[in-house]
Amino acid sequence: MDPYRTNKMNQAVLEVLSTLIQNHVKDPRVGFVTLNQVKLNRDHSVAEIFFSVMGDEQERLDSFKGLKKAKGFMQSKLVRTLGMRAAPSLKFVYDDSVAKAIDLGELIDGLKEDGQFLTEEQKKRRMTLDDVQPPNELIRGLREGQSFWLVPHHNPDPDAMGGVLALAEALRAMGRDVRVMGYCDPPVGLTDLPGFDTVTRCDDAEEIYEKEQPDTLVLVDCHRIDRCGPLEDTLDRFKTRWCIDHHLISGRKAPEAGWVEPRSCSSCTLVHQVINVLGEGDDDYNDRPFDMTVSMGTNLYAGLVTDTGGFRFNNTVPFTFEFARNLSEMGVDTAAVAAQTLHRHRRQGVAMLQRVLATFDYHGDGEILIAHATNAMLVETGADMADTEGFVNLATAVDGVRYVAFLKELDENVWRASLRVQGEGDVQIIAARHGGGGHKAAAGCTIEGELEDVVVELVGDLMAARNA
Ligand SMILES: [Mn+2]
Repeated sequence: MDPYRTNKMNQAVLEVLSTLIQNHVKDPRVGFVTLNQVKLNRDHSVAEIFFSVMGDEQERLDSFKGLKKAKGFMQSKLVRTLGMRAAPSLKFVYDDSVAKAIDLGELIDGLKEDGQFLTEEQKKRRMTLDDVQPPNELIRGLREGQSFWLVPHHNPDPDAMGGVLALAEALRAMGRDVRVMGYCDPPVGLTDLPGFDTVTRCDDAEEIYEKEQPDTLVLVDCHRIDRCGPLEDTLDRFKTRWCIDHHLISGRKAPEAGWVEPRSCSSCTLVHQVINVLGEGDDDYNDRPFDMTVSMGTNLYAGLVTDTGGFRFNNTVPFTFEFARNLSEMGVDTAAVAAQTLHRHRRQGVAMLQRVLATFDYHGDGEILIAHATNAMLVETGADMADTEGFVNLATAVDGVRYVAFLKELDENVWRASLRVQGEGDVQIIAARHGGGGHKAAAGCTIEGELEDVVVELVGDLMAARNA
């Protein structure tokens, strides 16, 4: 990037933040703070803010904590005021060149206490549900919308579907027009979610859009409309689009505006936080306060319990249980939701499972397991692909297996690969190389070719990952 532009940008960010801190950051902990310098990195994704504070150590530390707390607010203001494409992540650095009389030892102790020297993983384990807060711009966008389409990703899982259903109920409680746009052939376990009977199937999406002219789209559990399969073209017509998602951003296309928080174990955790803020009401929009209902909680728990594999996956951290506890406390029947979403198969699905188990194929001393499901098997058993949901988890449960690839035939010579790794490792990189995405431990991509060739290719990828 042109260095002249970066200099100007540094100065602009400094000015905006200085004004915000002086006039708009209400946190009483923030004292007499002076911003000395701003340094944006090359792609403007990180801004180091050098600041000093008039006062003693305690006031410095308090100010530092207050500034950290106000980060989200300042980021969204920066985006709006300076028209930045994405908010830079703000790193506050105490600048002792101005206040020389600083006791570094104490400051470092304070930072330690504040978690500054922890790894990302350690920080995540210290997070509370309160630390997960939606960006103001998303909340504003949701309040401004009048007629919504809420859309889960294609082949929705309970996290996507539970999230849209809970959010739909909340927005309706705020008096908004809401349509949940779904897909044909819902997988087992979604049909029992409260409000599922109100979901529209996508066949007539184009005509419905034409007739209703909805103003706002919200994607849940994905951050781009190209994850919405047959709906993509219709959704492309929305001018105002938001997303609420916890997947890592991958690929070249930018995510929709909104909230992508990969530290969260489920999108439903994020939707819960959004609903809580919406529920506070806002006089500017004539939005009265409302409470989270048990049916909202039930939908959210469905997402939480499935995306954590019943609290077994490594995305499960303390605030996962805090969220679960809240839902249990408010009266969600957690056992019933778990039974519906985690442990249910149709008979055709079990017949399909027999066929898939017969394809289990081990490589790399039994650490790599590849399995597949074909359309011919579906015809033989009367099952559909949705019945194979969760089979991949069975493969990861086999003793000694670390890497799993489960291939589903989408079309002739087109395969959907679900990739998993147990413990250390990163399958998201492999999926991204094939144009897919996901998380470190669980990712997916679509690969074209004869089954044998696709298997050879993936075994090669997974062997390389295992030996890395
Ligand atoms: Mn999810």
